[in-house]
Amino acid sequence: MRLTSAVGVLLFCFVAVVWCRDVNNPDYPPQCLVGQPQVYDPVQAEKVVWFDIDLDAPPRQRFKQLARAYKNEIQHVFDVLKYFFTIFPGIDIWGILGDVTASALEKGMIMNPYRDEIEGIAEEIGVNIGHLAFLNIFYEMSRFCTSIVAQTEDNKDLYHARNLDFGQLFVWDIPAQSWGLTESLKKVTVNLNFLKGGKILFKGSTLAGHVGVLTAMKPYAFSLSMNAKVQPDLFNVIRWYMGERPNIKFVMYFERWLFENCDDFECARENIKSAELLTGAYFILGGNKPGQGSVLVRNTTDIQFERKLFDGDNDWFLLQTNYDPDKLPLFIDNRRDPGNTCMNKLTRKNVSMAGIYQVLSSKPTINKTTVHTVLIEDMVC
Ligand SMILES: *[C@@H]1O[C@H](CO)[C@@H](O)[C@H](O)[C@H]1NC(C)=O
Ligand SMILES: *[C@@H]1O[C@H](CO)[C@@H](O)[C@H](O)[C@H]1NC(C)=O
Ligand SMILES: CC(=O)N[C@H]1CO[C@H](CO)[C@@H](O)[C@@H]1O
Repeated sequence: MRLTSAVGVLLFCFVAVVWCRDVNNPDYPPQCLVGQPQVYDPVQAEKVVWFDIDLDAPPRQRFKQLARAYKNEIQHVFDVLKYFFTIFPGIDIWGILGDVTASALEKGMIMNPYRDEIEGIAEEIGVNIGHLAFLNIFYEMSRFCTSIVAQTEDNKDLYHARNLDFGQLFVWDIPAQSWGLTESLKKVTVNLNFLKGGKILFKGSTLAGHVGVLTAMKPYAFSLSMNAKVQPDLFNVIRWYMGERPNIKFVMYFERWLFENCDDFECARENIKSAELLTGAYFILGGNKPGQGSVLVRNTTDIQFERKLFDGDNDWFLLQTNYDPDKLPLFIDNRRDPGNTCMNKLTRKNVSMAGIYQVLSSKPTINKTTVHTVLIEDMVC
């Protein structure tokens, strides 16, 4: 009974996400900032805090320092979600989701070490373990983003960048609260160094409270960002909740797994092609050899499509939003065409941190709900 209502809630939420994308944004016409005064300010990037996650430490301990530092901010994300779920008067949806997810965690449906890591965070900051685990699943399915890989003219650098957009769920809300989730997620944006044997194994960015990564790079090896599909594989998530697919991989954990287990572009690419995933996603992968850049389109079981740099119609950059490359984006959410136009205006000659930031800061690529922008420079050897 409880499970059924929770599943119903999930269904509603994701129908709502899709529906919300149809809300008109007349105040957001495309406006490419390339050629205008530079907006890139590296000092802003330094404001995002770095934490070390020691993979040699026991899982329960790994995220404790970060959790302690972000206790109030994580609590605030919970408050925003809890408020959101009061849209059904008289039903304690937030409570139900917590219970149902806690029970899934107890049954071992979230794999280790992630499960122990989540438990360590919950223990540290005294939040409901079910809600914390739900947050980890919620983030899996609701990222709207733009990712770009671009090769410089001298082939010495590959730039990999992404905007993380979030909070579209809230667009119907009264203006004062509309951006509540986006604002609360800005405050939990953190950078992580994952350490092994006392050395940096890879670096990534995530949202405090999540133990997976959203955007990451292994120095001199590869970089990866993931964008969600506009329609998450809800049915698969429900099957997971029902206990049918306990070994399925959560994409944000899978991304972290790739960095822990792969040392180059090809290894990551091969693994992305075949993993069984909880939801389909777009994997934007960059390497350290000239031309190593791909967008891999995945459904839950297979690779559907791969776009490569310098392949067919593709030239020196690939830009991916939240729609299959062979299909049209929702007309109201076309960040692809303005983004491509803006990249072409930048030109290959001018690709740089500042140049790509200019593109990602242009409307409508910078969304009303953009949480953060990540810029990565991969040295090509
Ligand atoms: C490209 O860079 C050159 C030299 O820095 C600059 O003069 C030019 O305006 C740039 N072009 C664009 C489109 O930003
Ligand atoms: C995933 O895509 C592949 C290739 O297009 C297709 O054969 C397969 O049936 C799809 N799987 C699902 C679950 O839709
Ligand atoms: C860069 C930019 O235009 N950001 C805007 C995104 O939307 C929020 C909410 O409307 C604005 O406050 C930001 O200025």
